[in-house]
This record gives sequence, structure tokens and C-alpha cells, in this order.
Amino acid sequence: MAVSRTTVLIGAFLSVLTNGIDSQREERFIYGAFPPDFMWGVATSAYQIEGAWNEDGKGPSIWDTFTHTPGRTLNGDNGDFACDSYHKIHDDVEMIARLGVQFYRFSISWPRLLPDGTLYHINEMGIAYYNALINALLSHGIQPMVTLYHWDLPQALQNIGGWYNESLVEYFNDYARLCFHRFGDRVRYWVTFNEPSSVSWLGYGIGIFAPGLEEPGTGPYKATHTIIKAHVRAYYTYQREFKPGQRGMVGISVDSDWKEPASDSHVDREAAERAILFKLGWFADPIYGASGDYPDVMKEYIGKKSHAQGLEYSRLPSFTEEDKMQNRGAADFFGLNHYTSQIVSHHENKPHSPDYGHDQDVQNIHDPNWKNSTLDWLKVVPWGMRKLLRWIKARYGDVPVYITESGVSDFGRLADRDRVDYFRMYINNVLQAIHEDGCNVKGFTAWALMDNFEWTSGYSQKFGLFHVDFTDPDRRRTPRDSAIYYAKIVHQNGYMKMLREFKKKCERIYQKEKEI
Ligand code: GBH
Repeated sequence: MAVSRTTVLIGAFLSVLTNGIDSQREERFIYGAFPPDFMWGVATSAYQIEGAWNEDGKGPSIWDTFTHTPGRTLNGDNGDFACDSYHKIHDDVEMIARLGVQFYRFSISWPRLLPDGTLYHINEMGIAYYNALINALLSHGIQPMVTLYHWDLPQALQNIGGWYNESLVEYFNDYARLCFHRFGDRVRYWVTFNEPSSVSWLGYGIGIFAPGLEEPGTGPYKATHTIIKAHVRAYYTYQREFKPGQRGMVGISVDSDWKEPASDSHVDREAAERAILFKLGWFADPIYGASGDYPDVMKEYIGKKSHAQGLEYSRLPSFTEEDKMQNRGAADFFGLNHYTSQIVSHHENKPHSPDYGHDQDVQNIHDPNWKNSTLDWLKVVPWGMRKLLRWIKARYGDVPVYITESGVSDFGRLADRDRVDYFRMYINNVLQAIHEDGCNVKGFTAWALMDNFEWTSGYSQKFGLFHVDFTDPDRRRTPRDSAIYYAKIVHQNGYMKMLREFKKKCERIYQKEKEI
């Protein structure tokens, strides 16, 4: 009895020392540290936390309009009050400081600064709020990472067509310049757009997100075309006018699931590749790729399908040669939001009504063995993180990658074991990607700092490291186990000390057993 236990312990001990596989799980786990300059962060976004939707001169955004329309969100929830972060800078910064992270990723509400979206009227009270937040962060040694667009477009700009209207390239550029000018002396990291594919597909394709338009065959492509141009334009504004003095970096945060081929067959492997290119490559190829253009496979498939539908042109807009030259390399870092994976097989869609989903000729499913979260789309697949990072390196080279979001939902218990497990394994796969695949990952951001307004799911879904009591007018925040666990990883910059602790524990037990 004693012998076999000892043998087991020694085995575990050895496998840990050799960075070996945790044999109790199908998942691989390694011990080790992240590079010394690796950055840890935590994220939120304006509409999801600020509240104060019509205070101090803020203009309405498309999400105010959308959530105030009956039937758009679960239980009619909205962000009118949310976490009341507009009045809680002190509490928020305190929480972030407790995590020990190096940066806080938050977003600026465009209509809080520019109520009608344009420079016609600058709302100084909105500027004052972000100044106070940035200064409070810096006084705690926390760097701000600022997202300019996390989906809350000024309603006034939707009234002229939203991202269908190319003049938004200029309006966005004006807004970005204002932010660089007013905040850039203290901000080193800028993200232009958060997950633009969610905007294009959910907002303009199937209409489940604001502005709620349903044009699945053309909307997403048109909206994306403007968004990419807006990103590129703002990138050069920063380069020319601000970078020499401010020395910051500008990137874009794209989101992608990992797409695992359903089989080894050539068609399924191609289908999985196509699915990633339609989602991630759609934005990343023009900016980080060699061509400055959309992926060839998108041009081919959308062109082919448009033709079969009797169109004389492709539903995918095209970039001019000059656009392509501008697009290429228009980012200082690669922002990645990653949550989950899918199994992809080839599935030919007969040409019927045009649809971005059908254009891909793929079928996405979940492996029934994957661990669930409380959201249908979010299955826990830690190794997908590593494979996706590897894919990004293979396609876009050594551009610095910041994981700008990753996290998991539940119904909100403080003892959130599942969230601890999620971060333990997802972050570990980032470590593996760095150590074993040479991926140039520079930072990790946990989504989210605290529970918040989860878009169409309202307040039913909890992503927070901190619990928020939404029945309390004070919106009291309380750390979950995952907050403590994440702080530990941040503090250790990986999993080093745990190895030492584990070693000590093994030695102690081994010693005791010998005594017996
Ligand atoms: C991020 O999106 C967002 O940036 C963040 O604001 C959000 O709170 C967080 O994730 C958690 O959701 O409705 O079935 O069509 C994550 C990527 C892409 C996930 C769109 C949900 C819609 C699935 N999201 N997707 S579905």
C-alpha cells in the first residue's frame, strides 16, 4: 500500500519535473514562467459597465436604442445603470490593483465624448471621466489599454447609415484623434476596434446585435470594408501626428474561435482553414498579411457564389492597390480575443439567398465531450488557444500578440471552480505556445474584471473575476475564487512557485512514508 502510493507520487513528481503530461486529464499542463516582460491585464467595455447612459451630456449610442427596444435582450435588460462604473472609479481601480495586473483594458464611449458622433460638440464632462480613470490607474502603477470602439456607436451616426456609410472613416478618425490628443500623453496601448466581426455579422448580418440589421449576404462585407478603412486611417493618424511624441502602439482586436478539422480528409482540413480565414483572416489578412487584401479563398468563394446568384459583381467589396499598400502592416500589435473552438467539416451550400455563413461551405459543430459553460457558444477547449496562436504565427509571423480577451461564463457563485479551471488551462496553453512553439505572445487579458451587461444575455451571464450585486444600489463588488487564483498567476508570472510548493509537498509526504 505505502509502496504503491510512493511510486505514484514519485511518478507525478518526475512528470512535473520533466514538464510532463498531467495524466489525469487529456489536457497537457506544464510548469514554468512567462517571459519577464509579459503583461497581465483585465478587461471591461464602456457600455457593459458604465451606466449613466444619459448623464452629464452623453449622447445615445446604438446600444441604448437597441436595448430600449422591447424584445432585443433577455428580460429587457439594458446598460442604463450597469455596474455604475461612471461613478465608481475608486472602487474599480481598487479591484484592479488587488489583482496585481500591469494593465486595465477598458473602452471609451464615443457618444460620451462626442454626443452626436462629430467634433461639432465635445463633451468635456466625458473627457473628465476618462482623465480621472486614467490618472487613478496610473497612480496605482496600472497602464491603461484603451479600446476606442467596443460597439457603442453614436446613434446620430447610425442615422446616416452606420458602418455602411464610408464617411464614418473620417468621423472615426476625428474621434480617434481627439482621444490620442487628450489622453495619449498617458496611454501606451490603443485598440481601435473590438471584435469587428461581431459588429459586422451580428449587427449587420443577422441583426441580433445593434443596430439590428438583417442583410446576411452583403451587410457584413460592406460594414467590414468601412471598419478596416477606419482602422487603417486612424492608425496612420497616430503614426504621423502622435507616435513620435507619445511612443504608444496601435492595434485592433479580432476574435476567433479555433476551428478543428472534423477529419483528416483533405476537404475537411481545407474547410477548417477556410472557416478561420472567413472569420479571423477577413480582418487580419488585410492588416497583418503580406497582400494587404482579403484572403484569396474569400474572394474566390464569395465571387463564385455571387456569380451563381446571378450577380455581375462580387458581394465582397475590393480594395484598390493604394488601399492594399496602406492596409499592409497598419498595426503595431495583434489583439486577439479567444474563448472557444469548433469542429469543422466541408458542407456545400446550394446557392440560394446570399449569406456570409453559407458563403463558407462549412459546417461548425461542438464536440459533445467538450466541457460546457452556461452559454451555448462557449465550450471549454483549452488546447484550441494554443493551436490558434500557432496558426497566427504561421500566417502572420512574429507580430507581437496581445490576448485582449479570454474568459468563461457561469451563473455567478463566488466559489467559481470552473472559471479557475478555465484560466488555469487556457493560460497554460499560452505558456506552451510561447515555450514550445515560439509564439510571440506579449500579454494576456482576462475577461472580465467584474460581472457586467452581457449584451443580448443581459445580466444572466456572469464573466467576472469579481461578483457584482446588481440588486444593491451600490453595486457592491466581491472577489471570486478566480480573482484570487488569477492574482496568483499574475504574481508568479506563471506557474513556477506552484512547482516549488508541489515539490516540497511531495518531499514531505515521501519523507513521512519513508518514516512509516
Ligand atoms: C466578447 O465577445 C466581447 O468582446 C465582450 O464584450 C463580451 O462580453 C465577451 O466576449 C463575452 O461574450 O450569439 O450564438 O451568435 C466574444 C465573442 C462573438 C461571442 C459572438 C458570442 C455570438 C454567438 N463573441 N458570439 S451567438
